[in-house]
Amino acid sequence: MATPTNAQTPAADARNLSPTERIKQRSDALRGTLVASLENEITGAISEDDTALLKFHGMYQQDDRDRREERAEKKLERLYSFMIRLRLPGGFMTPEQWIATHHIAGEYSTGTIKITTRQTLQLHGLLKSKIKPTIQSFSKIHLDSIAACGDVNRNVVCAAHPMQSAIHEQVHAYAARLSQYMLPKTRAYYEIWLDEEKLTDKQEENDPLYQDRYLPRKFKIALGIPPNNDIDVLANDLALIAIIENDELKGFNIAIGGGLGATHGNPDTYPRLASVIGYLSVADGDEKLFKAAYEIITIQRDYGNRTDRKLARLKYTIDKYGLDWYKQELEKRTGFALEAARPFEFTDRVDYYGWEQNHQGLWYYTPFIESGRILDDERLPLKTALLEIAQTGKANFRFTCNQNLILADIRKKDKASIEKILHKYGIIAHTEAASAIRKNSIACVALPTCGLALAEAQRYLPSLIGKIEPLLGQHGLSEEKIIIRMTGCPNGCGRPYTAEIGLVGTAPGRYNMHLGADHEGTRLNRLYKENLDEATILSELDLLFRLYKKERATGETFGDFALRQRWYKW
Ligand code: SRM
Ligand code: SF4
Repeated sequence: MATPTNAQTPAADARNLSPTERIKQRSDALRGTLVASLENEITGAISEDDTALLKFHGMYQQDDRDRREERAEKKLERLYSFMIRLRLPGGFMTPEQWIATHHIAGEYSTGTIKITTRQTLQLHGLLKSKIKPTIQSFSKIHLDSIAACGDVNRNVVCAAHPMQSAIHEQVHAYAARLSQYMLPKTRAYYEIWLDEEKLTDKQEENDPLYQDRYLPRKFKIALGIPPNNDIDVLANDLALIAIIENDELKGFNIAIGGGLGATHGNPDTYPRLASVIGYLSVADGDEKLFKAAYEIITIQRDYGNRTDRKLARLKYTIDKYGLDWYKQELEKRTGFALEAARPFEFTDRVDYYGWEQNHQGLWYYTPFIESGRILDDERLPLKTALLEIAQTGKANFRFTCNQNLILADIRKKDKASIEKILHKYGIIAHTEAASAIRKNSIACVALPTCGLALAEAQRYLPSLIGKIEPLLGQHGLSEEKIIIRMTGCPNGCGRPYTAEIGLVGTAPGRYNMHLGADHEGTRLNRLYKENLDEATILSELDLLFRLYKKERATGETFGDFALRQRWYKW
């Protein structure tokens, strides 16, 4: 384990900074040449440097990968478009905001609204000329995409279901405040997209947290409320785990260094769950909590790897210098020590499908939304149904990290009218008909928009599950809530490494199979077999399900059984 010395401080690293570091530093507080890029009508793209800066404004330049070949044959440039991701701390929207989002999606994007694994929304397929009108429309309903991507603190996620605890709202408020607290100070977003006046005094955007170099890499914060770990809290750089005693929020355990991204063939990269380093009470105020969160980020800012972006997440900084060193440095910067971590237990990681009631008697309906895709298709007019529900003004919209939606805060007297709409469009029948494994599945976006995808995910997992369901049926396992997740590459956007069955794309039609994570999201799975095609995935699962049915202990989950059987490669 390395101990940081002067030779390893950021100044020394400056000699071999990664290209992105230079782009950030030269960017004039994230403005770059974005205005000129937008005005350039010769291309549907923006300049290369600007693509890196655009992320800090919550957008990615992409192209339709299904059409690359055809366009190349016609000697046309790629069909460039943009994805926008909203900043939605805790995943909350009013019905009015949903109605507006519905129309913005229809007018400017592909029309499909995607719920992400970090409980926010993405729209895909925006042409360059539509970015500004989109952002301006969102701004009118008090939504923005600032820092939804980029080397800053991202969307802060929070346990989704208010029936989970009487103090849900209290914990939820922390997500909004932390998100606000960690926002970059630059006014670039307002100038470029919202046509606000240019700052005359640049001192106003002095940013003590991010300075002019921002973080070495993305940073993610999550607030979990035991016993349900629906947000996979330990997959985050900073995990705050609520400690509740006698229905009162006492404080938070603090865990650091979670992150799931890896690169095939690069053993220096790996998924890691966050390590608990202590506890902070909020009984006498939350200044210490905010200070600790802030300084955890400044340490990463100062010591994170700025040479190799593949090794730049907090998890690598921690593993390089050691957890004890990180704790000591934190203590030095905050001026106080963390208390010993308090006991907590996660027992599940689910969305509560169907109707649930909270402690105040309000009702919640969670429909099953496969891979978080909200659209109307021949089987289910989901988008129309949600619009009609929003138009009643009787339900709020809360998004979950399992890519679902909770129609929330419905008063008793309004429940029947919402239920009528759900029935009318077949949403209840669709939710009830979905199998246990399907309801516990996640697939990342992957093709055709994700530039990093090596294989399909959200377009393929639904049909693969259709072939896994009969296997489970044959072995009498249909009711088992096995968590299955698929990603198109090893970056881990669908958190496949915390799934009981994780399928990670390696090439078109090929996946690595990982087995053995637990139900609670406190144990990573391990690689079982590599580069499997569909036929082999199915034959392997057939064999594994047979053994599981025959030899499992009472109540043993598939993940626990896989681990006990040592179904993994060392
Ligand atoms: Fe992700 C990059 C989609 C959650 C780890 N992720 C991407 C990009 C932007 C591809 C790119 O860089 O060009 C994907 C855009 C696809 C598209 O067309 O929309 C993308 N990530 C997603 C989403 C939409 C997946 C989904 O289907 O829901 C999720 C959006 C979350 C959000 O609202 O902010 C999403 N990404 C995650 C998660 C899960 C989580 O945070 O709980 C992870 C693993 C946890 C982690 O961060 O370690 C994740 N995404 C990555 C990585 C690997 C980072 C690393 O440390 O190596 C990349 C690649 C990168 O950053 O270079 C990536
Ligand atoms: Fe794209 Fe890979 Fe993330 Fe899937 S896991 S969205 S393929 S980067």
